[in-house]
Amino acid sequence: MEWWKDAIIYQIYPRSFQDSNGDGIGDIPGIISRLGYLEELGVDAIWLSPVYRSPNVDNGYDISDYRAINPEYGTMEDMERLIREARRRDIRVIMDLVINHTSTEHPWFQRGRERNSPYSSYYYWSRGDGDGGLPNNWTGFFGGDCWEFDVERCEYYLHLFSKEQADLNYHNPAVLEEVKDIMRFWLDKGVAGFRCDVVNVLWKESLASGKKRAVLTGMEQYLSQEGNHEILRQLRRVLDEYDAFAVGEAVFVTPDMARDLCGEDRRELDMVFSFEHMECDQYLVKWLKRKFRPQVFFECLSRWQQELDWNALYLENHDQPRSIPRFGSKKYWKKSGKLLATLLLTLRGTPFIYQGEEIGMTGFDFARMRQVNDVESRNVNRILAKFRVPAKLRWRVISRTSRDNARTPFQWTGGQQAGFTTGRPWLGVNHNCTKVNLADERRDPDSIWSWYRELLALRKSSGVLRRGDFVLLEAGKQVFAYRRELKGESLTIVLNFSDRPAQSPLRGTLVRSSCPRRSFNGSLQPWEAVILEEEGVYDESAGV
Ligand code: TEU
Ligand code: CA
Repeated sequence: MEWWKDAIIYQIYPRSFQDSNGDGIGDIPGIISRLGYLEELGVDAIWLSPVYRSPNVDNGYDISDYRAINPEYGTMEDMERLIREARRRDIRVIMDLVINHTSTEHPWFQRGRERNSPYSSYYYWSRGDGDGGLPNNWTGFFGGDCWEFDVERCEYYLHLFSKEQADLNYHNPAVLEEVKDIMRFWLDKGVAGFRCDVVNVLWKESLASGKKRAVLTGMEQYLSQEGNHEILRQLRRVLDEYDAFAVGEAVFVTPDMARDLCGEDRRELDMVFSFEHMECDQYLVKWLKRKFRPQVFFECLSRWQQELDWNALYLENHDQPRSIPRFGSKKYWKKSGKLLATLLLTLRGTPFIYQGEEIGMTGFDFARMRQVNDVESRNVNRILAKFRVPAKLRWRVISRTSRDNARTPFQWTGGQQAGFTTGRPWLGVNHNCTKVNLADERRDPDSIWSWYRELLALRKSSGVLRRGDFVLLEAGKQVFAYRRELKGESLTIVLNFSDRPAQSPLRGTLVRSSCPRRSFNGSLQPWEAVILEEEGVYDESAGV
């Protein structure tokens, strides 16, 4: 049953959502205490970033026991209670399935350091290139090379991410069986499915060196290989035993590659998180920022809407800088936040809201590198320092792109630590919580939060928004306009992505505007979003 085609899914980064015991770290009882909020907001499912036992090198994406809960977040009983309490509110729970790698503290890795153990080929081990060099020239997602020498085994092991995250070797069939058992363990507990971490790099066809690239040299050996599709087809069989859901984080995919991962006929994933629309404000790599190009963004989003029948929709997650400073406007913070909400909630697909996005959180206000926690940011800072990049420039690069921008604690109130904790938060709370916080926005009918709630209710009541086809009307320099159509009914959405007013030739009966207005004559205020009923007819006299 495709419940996920009518659902709004909310991503929780447990470490930063709600602390319940004053240790400054978000936890599962904290999430349970906020289920009423999520029900009121109107979400149908929550995706939890990893809560399994982990040394937290990558805040849980380095798992040392898939069947145990990180004590910082609570107990297995807490987790079972969360699943139960969420279900009671018709909210499904989706777990994060990180199966490209495990923590090097996982028992499989520890035992695998012994060559004769049954785990010795659970990972990729290599003696090197024969004359003391690394096995190949691959570079990793967090910068630097992909091999770490293990003194006990006297061999290198592969890690596409941090050296504490060793890549699993799916050429050993035992590994896939282990993963299937882990899935069944959680599906038996009543989770509704999984968000699958970097799900299209699992199968390394060969360990041969690759063509030199700015990022991820060697990628051609493991990106979306046929062996990867075979793994996903096997995982789909387990999901089908439970009628469960799977969304995959798919790096560097085109629409064609995405269709091979989540097309209905493929029997692999239900949808993917793609990255192309997230690359409209960068040169080559995400650390080299450029001025955001709205038209490129509109054209990319339109292409994905037209080329895939269905897909995940997102503008934020725990890895991405916050969307308002990035795709909107700090000057028009509220208006552009409401406009981005309208984009997310009126496109075709399954919208994912990332915690804090619904109140317009804007990233961290750190002043220096020592406040940053993220392993990727620290690795990149170290590499830049090695190349003698001055600290000031390093900080400029890191502070704009660091994943910690998405990981500062949720701003529940404008009070102490934004109501997130009574203790000292594990990561700094943004001081703008005095203005950007749920409590105040809930009281303001014109707030970003009130607009999300209104749009979520509109989407729930509108088959056109939930299931309608997408028809592009305009992908201009500042205006993005499209129609959603279903069985003769249609809604037209017109978005002005600019500090400047705009004039649109489109007309229709006003359903909603993110700015106060009673009717629509084609003129759009800066950062205004309008939703129109009936045909968005062109008024030639308007001319543009
Ligand atoms: O991210 C993998 C990924 O491709 C990137 O988005 C990554 O976050 C990094 O920014 C590359 O530039 C997934 C998880 O979302 C991320 O949090 C983990 O750190 C990573 O995998 C490893 O598990
Ligand atoms: Ca806590």
